[in-house]
Amino acid sequence: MTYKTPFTKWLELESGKVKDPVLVQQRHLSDLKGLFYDAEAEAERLRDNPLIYEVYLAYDGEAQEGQLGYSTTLIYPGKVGDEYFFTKGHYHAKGDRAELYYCLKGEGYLLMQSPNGAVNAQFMSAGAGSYVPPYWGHRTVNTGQERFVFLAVYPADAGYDYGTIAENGFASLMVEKDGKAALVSNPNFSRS
Ligand code: S6P
Ligand code: ZN
Repeated sequence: MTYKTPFTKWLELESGKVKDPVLVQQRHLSDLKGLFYDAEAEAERLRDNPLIYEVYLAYDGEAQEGQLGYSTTLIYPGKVGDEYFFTKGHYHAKGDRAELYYCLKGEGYLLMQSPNGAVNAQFMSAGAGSYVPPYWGHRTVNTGQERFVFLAVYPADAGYDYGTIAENGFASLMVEKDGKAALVSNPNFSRS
């Protein structure tokens, strides 16, 4: 038996970044191609290909059962057409793995959908601790004016299934309507 050495990573609350991250992922609009419902608006914005979000990985170990992964996500403010910037969204490859999101800055929504067709949207601003139960697909959306930052803590072996959402889309969308965030059904959503 080997025992993992305890460690601390510092989260920069203003920027949303992790100091000395293990890995940084940057997602531009081109990495999310086809996910925004308004294809014309997406094609238009692809010309400047904005940076939509970044993920700072803090956990420095293996994807082993029993360990916890953690990372911060910062989503920049902005829209494609009237749809707010969001993360790709995924199910966990090991579907029975849950996850906790803790909001550090800004505001937005955690959108979730279960395999039997239920949808759920949790509002998050600094201090919100939101739970993603096993089997629910999840995506976060920045509906505010500043960066939306949260810490994610998850079983290190949860893994990612991006394919289902890439193929079917997400059931609900957050769009700006009369100057406010509104949850609407995705006209392009198909359920496999
Ligand atoms: C991992 C967790 C988050 C996301 C991150 C980016 O289980 O849910 O760290 O990976 O918010 O979202 P996505 O959908 O691009 O992985
Ligand atoms: Zn996840």
